Amino acid sequence: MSRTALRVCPLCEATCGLTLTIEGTRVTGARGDAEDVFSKGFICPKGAALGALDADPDRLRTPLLRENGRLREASWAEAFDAIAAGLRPVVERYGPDAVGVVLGNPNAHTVAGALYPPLLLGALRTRSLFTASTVDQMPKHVASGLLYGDAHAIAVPDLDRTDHLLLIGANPLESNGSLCTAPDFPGRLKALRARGGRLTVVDPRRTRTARLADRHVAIRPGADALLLAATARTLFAEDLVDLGALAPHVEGVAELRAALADFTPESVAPACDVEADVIRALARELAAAPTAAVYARIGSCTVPHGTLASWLVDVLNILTGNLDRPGGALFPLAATARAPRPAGPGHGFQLGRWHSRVRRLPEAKGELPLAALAEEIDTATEGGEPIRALIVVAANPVLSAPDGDRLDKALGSLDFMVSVDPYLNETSRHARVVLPPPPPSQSPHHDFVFNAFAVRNQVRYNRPALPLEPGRMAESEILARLTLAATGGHGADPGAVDALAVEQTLAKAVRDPDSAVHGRDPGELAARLTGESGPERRLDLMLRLGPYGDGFGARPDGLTLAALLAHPHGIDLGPLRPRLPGPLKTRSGKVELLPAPLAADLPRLRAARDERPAGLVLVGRRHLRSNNSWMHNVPALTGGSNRCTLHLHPEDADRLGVLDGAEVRVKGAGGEVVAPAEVTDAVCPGVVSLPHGWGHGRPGTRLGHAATTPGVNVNQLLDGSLLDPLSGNAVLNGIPVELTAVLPGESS
Ligand SMILES: Nc1nc2c(c(=O)[nH]1)N[C@H]1C(S)=C(S)[C@@H](COP(=O)(O)OP(=O)(O)OC[C@H]3O[C@@H](n4cnc5c(=O)[nH]c(N)nc54)[C@H](O)[C@@H]3O)O[C@H]1N2
Ligand SMILES: Nc1nc2c(c(=O)[nH]1)N[C@H]1C(S)=C(S)[C@@H](COP(=O)(O)OP(=O)(O)OC[C@H]3O[C@@H](n4cnc5c(=O)[nH]c(N)nc54)[C@H](O)[C@@H]3O)O[C@H]1N2
Ligand code: SF4
Ligand SMILES: [Mo]
Repeated sequence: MSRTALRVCPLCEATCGLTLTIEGTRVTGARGDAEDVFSKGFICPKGAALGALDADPDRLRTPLLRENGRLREASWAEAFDAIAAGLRPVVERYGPDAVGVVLGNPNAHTVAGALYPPLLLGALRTRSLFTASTVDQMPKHVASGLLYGDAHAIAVPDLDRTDHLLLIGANPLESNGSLCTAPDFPGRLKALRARGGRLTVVDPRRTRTARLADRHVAIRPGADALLLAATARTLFAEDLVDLGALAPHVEGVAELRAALADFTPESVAPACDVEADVIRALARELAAAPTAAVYARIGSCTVPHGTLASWLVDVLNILTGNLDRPGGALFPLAATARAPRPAGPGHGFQLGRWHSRVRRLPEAKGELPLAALAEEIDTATEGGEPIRALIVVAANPVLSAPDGDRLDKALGSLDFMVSVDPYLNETSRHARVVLPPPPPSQSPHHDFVFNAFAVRNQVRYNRPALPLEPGRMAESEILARLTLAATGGHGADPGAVDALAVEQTLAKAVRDPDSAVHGRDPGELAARLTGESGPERRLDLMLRLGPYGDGFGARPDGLTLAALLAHPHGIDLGPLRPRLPGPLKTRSGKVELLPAPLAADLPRLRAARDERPAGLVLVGRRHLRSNNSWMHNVPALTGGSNRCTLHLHPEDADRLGVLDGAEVRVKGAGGEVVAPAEVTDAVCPGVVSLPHGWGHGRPGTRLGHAATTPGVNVNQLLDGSLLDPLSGNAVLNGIPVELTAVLPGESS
């Protein structure tokens, strides 16, 4: 007998609603849920393979504990005993900063990952926090922090209503979108064109997204900030600046005009490989469109001027009056966000409140650069202890961060390491204790993170499709127990962690004169929460205090967990609406168009006009049937065109004597790798491309299928020294490399 269950897909940011087929205790099929309020039936091959991913025989079923150098299966009690015994002495002897915390990408895709790491960090009080954000979107956070006073205030393009989309360094036909949650992004782009809108794509590769565009600008990698500065400068020079309704909320327009005055299209054109007239056309088209949105992702963030580029994206939206208006770029309002407050000046955003120990790199948003993790472990300095113990949750930095070999060695030298991970992979193989979370089918789902970046306000919640199998522990309980073990509360009731979180939130809310529950009794409110588990009660709390919530009776029609459970396909909360000045938390209470740290970084950008390195540069790429480093163990998702090959242009191939399919040696500052060449004119001459997340098959891992086609680790080409200075984000794109053909018979 089979049945179905609804489940939002946790595999990428598109958050598609799926209908799972369940036979016994297994997911045997997945199709798009046609009634889902947001995704309306869309699905991609990864979602369709959710059953296979869920049932991967290599998924760990019990905790692993290292004894005499070998990992053995252990009980949960043994595992948490070992964690408390391993971590507490490090904290007590060397202080909390000697315990590092690494949070990886899937935390943004799980209920547990959203709710517990903040509690762990709050209780542990370590400044040694590293996350995937600094190999990803940290430049966007910093730009938003400086512009709006809130690093989480990220405007997303109004895909469904815009007349003109300038899409930069993103390839949503493969990635399905990022910092722009939009199930069926491809369909939404096609709809834009069908309604007479215009799509421009800026990418050094002729991607599937670029092929859909009206105009493809094949920019030189790393040059987006220059291109965008010259586009903004053109708006000023041609008198095309029109802030519209934004004008009263923005300061610094004249200063910005002066600061960008010398970024003429002619002066940046050679560094961008884009003609000055094309840059002028980009500006004119943006200004002329009834509504327009500029949107940029990975290709504009993981570069030397990532924060400047991210800032300039918003600058263009502001100068053309497109920020915060329908059809432009708007701030979503998620159901679990804080209810809007009266506008007014805030505390602003600060960078560099502390620094890393070795390179003295500034923190951003409370994080240190992931590219500095290895040195923070393996390098002694005077005045400060190295990291001696590490808590890794849902991260595989040996493959996803620069110089994996160095990090690999550093992890091996730690006094203690715990990984919360379903796989024994390149990173978790170093752990003393591995705590495996259950597969998606046995976990609840709510998009705490991605609803804040969604192109439509909506809310969905799924209970686990299957009960926990015997011996499993919910990831929320794993993280609650881990928090207790790491912070001196080992053995306490994990439910106390949720109760404390509820208590703290309610205590704050009842004191807040702008809250719907101001002045009420927190104990009475806590007693009214519904839900089968701690995380469900916390979700209920956030929904009820949130912008659409019932305010515990203040708005009887408002959202609650119960209301959400009654709508299994989700609740639509409408299109994005203008919200300014509400989201602003700058000290001035305005959008600060030219923040001092960005102005101070402009000379570096100016100099970049004349620094065009000779030789080849490397960029990454994503494939629809892959996701970062952890989906290469599912046969249905590997093979075919999803392979770890080096794309290079026929002209470069000819010049270097590289044949299609032959092995080629790629050398970078951090090392070298050998990969098969794929000769294609989809990359510009001078640009080569290798995907990330490959390089499996290290000893001690348990990824049977991935090890058969391991690929190579592109991040080994990096030595971790190249960063965007303001955000600490690693430079992963536009890196100089040397290529040589591997001769037949030569060993690789
Ligand atoms: N060269 C290059 N490098 C890149 C990028 C690039 O474009 N180019 N992209 C960067 C980006 S954008 C990102 S986000 C990072 C991603 O890098 P990471 O944050 O390291 O993420 P993943 O590689 O996806 O690894 C995720 C880990 O989480 C585990 N996992 C999967 N599901 C769960 C779960 O439900 N619970 C728990 N606890 N663990 C789970 C997986 O087994 C895996 O070990 O990589 C970055 N690295
Ligand atoms: N299938 C799949 N989907 C994914 C992921 C995955 O690994 N696979 N990862 C998820 C994650 S963690 C993230 S963060 C998102 C990322 O989502 P996207 O940002 O859409 O990711 P990419 O597909 O890497 O697209 C980046 C594009 O930037 C281009 N590029 C490189 N350098 C430059 C440059 O200097 N300038 C410009 N203008 N372009 C440049 C590359 O050629 C590439 O086409 O995708 C998410 N979705
Ligand atoms: S697009 Fe993303 S969310 Fe949708 S089915 Fe594919 S992997 Fe899942
Ligand atoms: Mo990412």
